[in-house]
Amino acid sequence: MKFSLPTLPYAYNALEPHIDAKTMEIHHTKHHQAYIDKLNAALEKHPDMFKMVSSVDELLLMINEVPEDIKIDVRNQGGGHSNHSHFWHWLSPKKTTPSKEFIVVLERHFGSFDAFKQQFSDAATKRFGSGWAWLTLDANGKLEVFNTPNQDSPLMDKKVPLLGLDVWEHAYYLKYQNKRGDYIAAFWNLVNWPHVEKLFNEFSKRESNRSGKKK
Ligand code: MN3
Repeated sequence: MKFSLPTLPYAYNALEPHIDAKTMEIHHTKHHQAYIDKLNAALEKHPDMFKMVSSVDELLLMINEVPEDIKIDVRNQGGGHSNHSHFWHWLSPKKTTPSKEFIVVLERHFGSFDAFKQQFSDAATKRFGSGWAWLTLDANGKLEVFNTPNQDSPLMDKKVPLLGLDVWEHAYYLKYQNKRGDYIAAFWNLVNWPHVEKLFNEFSKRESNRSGKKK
């Protein structure tokens, strides 16, 4: 098995005016593709790793068992492949809103929906240099907001990414240049809330099945 570029769930121009078509096309066909090519090249040194995993996310979850000579590549290129594969689905051409149930979940963790958005935007703004802002879920059902450098994935710390924002300059520079804040503000028009909630519910269901089996 080799990793390959997933197709986008919408057209390159579908996120206009918030993210322009040219940025989306370069981001997907050049940047995302490059992470995949470099990840595949690294894994060729350890073909057994290809056989062990069925997804790049699985590979990141077992980062500590990855051979030392390709660990950095799996972290950076594998992280890049995973993060971008999720990122395309966290964006929606159609404006969506979180459900009442999910707003309650966000309120419980962050005080209010606006406080969550502020915290997430701050995490995206304050990431110095390249990286990502995250909303994640841990094994105890706790939601967290933080940022990571480069392509580091929360999966490497066993946290499930529910929502992520790419704040590498390649994600916004053509349209927004140095104005990362404007890009972050535009992002809130694009968040695919039904997808975020699907990820949250899948995990919660898996956890309750698991605790059910323990009994
Ligand atoms: Mn990117």
